[in-house]
Amino acid sequence: MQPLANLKNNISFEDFKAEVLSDYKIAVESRECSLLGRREVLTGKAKFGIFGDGKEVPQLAMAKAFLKGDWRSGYYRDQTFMMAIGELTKEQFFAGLYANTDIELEPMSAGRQMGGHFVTHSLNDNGSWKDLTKQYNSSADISPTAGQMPRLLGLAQASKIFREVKGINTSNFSIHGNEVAWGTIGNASTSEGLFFETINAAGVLQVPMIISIWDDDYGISVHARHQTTKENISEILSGFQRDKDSKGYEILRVKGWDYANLIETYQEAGAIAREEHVPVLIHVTELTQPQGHSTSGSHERYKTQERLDWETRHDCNVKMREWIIESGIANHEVLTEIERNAKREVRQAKNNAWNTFLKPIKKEQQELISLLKQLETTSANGVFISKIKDTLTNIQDITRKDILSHARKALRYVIGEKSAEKKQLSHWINTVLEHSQPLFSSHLYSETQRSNIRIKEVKPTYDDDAEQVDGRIILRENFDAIFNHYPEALVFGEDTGNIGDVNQGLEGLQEKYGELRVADTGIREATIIGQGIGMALRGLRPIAEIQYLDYILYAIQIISDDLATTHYRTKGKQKAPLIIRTRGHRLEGIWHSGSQMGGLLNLAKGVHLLVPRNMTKAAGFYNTLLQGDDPAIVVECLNGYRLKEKMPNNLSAIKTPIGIVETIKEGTDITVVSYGSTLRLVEQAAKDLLAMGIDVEVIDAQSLMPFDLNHDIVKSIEKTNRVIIIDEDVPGGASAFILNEILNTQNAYQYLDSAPKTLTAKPHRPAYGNDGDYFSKPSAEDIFEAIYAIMHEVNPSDYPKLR
Ligand SMILES: Cc1ncc(C[n+]2csc(CCOP(=O)(O)OP(=O)(O)O)c2C)c(N)n1
Ligand SMILES: [Mg+2]
Repeated sequence: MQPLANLKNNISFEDFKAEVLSDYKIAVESRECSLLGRREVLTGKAKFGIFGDGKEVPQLAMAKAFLKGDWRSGYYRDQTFMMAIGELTKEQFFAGLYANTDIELEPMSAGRQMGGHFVTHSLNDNGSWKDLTKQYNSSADISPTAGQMPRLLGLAQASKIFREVKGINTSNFSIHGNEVAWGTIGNASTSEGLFFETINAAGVLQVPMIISIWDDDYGISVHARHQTTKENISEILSGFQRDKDSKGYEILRVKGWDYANLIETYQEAGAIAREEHVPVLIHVTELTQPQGHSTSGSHERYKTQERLDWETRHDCNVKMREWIIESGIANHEVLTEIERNAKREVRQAKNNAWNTFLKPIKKEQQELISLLKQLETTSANGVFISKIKDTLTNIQDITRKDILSHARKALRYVIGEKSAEKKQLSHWINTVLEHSQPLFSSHLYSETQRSNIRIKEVKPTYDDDAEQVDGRIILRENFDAIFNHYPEALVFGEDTGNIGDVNQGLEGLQEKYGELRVADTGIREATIIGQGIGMALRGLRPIAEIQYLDYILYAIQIISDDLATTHYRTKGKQKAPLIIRTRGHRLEGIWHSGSQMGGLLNLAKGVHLLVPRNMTKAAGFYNTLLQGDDPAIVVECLNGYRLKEKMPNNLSAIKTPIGIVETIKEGTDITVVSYGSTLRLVEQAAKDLLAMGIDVEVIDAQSLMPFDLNHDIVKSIEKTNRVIIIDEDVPGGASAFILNEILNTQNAYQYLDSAPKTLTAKPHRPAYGNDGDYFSKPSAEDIFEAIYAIMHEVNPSDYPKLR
């Protein structure tokens, strides 16, 4: 190994020694956490463990090059890095393992994520930003391998935007775009498409992104020969290396146990990315996994003895220790002392974390025991209650589940009794549930004043002689106003820039606002969303465009796993108010007529899903969203861009409310709920039905998630006593969701005189052409007949059978 070049210039040898020993201390403490952590799982105190052992030393080097304002987007091996930047204490490490629900004690997710998933807090309790330039930042990890990559791209791109776009208020977010986004990924996870998509996109965009590949030759049990061509990721990526003629990457290679070289490599990488805004890839090889992949198996099952022996010799902490002694920085005794202290301190931290974790739960245990003590004396079933009390008392490592489960079962024994003690128990259960449920279920959406649903409606107003324009003109004028008003807003996607999107809702805006703010991207939906997530995490207001709703499937994983969970998994400590703009519903054929609302409703809880029936409504949604904190998908009607709409005289001020339905035709006979393009057919059918004496009330859902927060639909059903839901999703899709909301949430069953119905598309993808559409999706005739059939059933003499 090489001697260490000065860690920093003009540092004394004593300071240098102290820094190395302080690093060594972090490395061995981190290792000790991994070792003890595994034991905590095997003894049953924690549920699952995945640790950073064998990857400590490169993370020390990365931490030294990581500056305040920088961002990390990494994965579950990075505990040592988090400890080295001071964002993870030993207590917090164990609090995460035990799933402590107190965000102060378990700042990584308040127990919502398994240990090894790291985060820093970007937000104050009221949802406002902290000064991110003055702190180290880590975006919240997710478990799906390579899922950290798309977001990493956006985190890096934000620096470019902050550096190059004029007029943005960067305070809290950036200092001249000097911030680097640091990614980490395991060698095997580089097999994922998301890795390659991100690598290519970052090379194109030339953003300050440094991706470290922690290479231990394995992905769980699967060796590199099954993962990576030539078993060497940096070699196969070498075509990305920049040279004097073309832009690209700087690619660096270093051994993961070589402390001195690691530090130099990371300093070099940091300087290149920070100053030149060039992406860097660091392939860190010869890493190990001393305890195997996770607590769910042992690596002796799949590694040869030879490999295991090699890993013992090349353990990065062992190698660092050897180097310290060889370099004369410290002797064996000094290091042994550090190791002994580490063992003691980690054990202490573990005990502290366990006791603080158990304290509030034990308090509830005690409360319940004393309630049961009282109950057993007054109840006729005292023996049974006494038994429950005894088992409860004997549980040492108690959980909330144990407590509530015992309490709720005890209550069943006094079901027919009337006593103050029974009342007390029942009240206690309600209180505990009320207090405990939010620990696990809060913060799916913003809970602050900046929640989307708190943004007040502003209706469009019109001049008497308002011009009739194509819908796309309304969008374009509104986007113009948005980019003019919000310097931090930007839009990007396929064909979004130069031609101003395929339907020209952004026509001419690139010329006006520049190529960075109205930007073309490659065809790569997942990383378009990743760009949006990363930039939103850093205070920008990105609008990510997915060209057609059908292609959102390429990005659904990242929307579902990352975007939809950001606020929830950080318990409101990070937000990504990304707006996803897309267009869908009826047009042509299997891949341009998508209306897979049910899929999105199921997979993207945590993201608002908005389905405006026209472009004025859509414009109003964009204006609302830019004032709120929740991410959203806006599905514009593909066949609405050339339809005429009246131009409002207050366009930039209008706001469509979120979670509020609109009654677009009043009627008395039946409530019809629909949304999007289908509404035009419903309106036509309603006219035809009126001519036959059937007066339909038409409600535009317009916001599927959240849905009808004021419960206006049930009020309509109270009047009409009948309901049909009509959409162009498959059977059991969004219509089933809406029906569930109406029946389960709004209790509409009590007002229904006819069976509630749905009318949907066929269960296959829509066929091409006019006839394909007619036979695949509900037509005006289908709608007419479905509604008529309900009325026929009610009153066959007035409405005789049609066919
Ligand atoms: C999309 C996805 N597939 C599978 C898994 C299960 N899984 C978790 S870690 C892992 C192996 C990752 O290996 P590598 O990227 O080399 O990282 P290492 O654990 O070796 O550091 C797998 C298959 C997952 N989390 N996500
Ligand atoms: Mg690996």
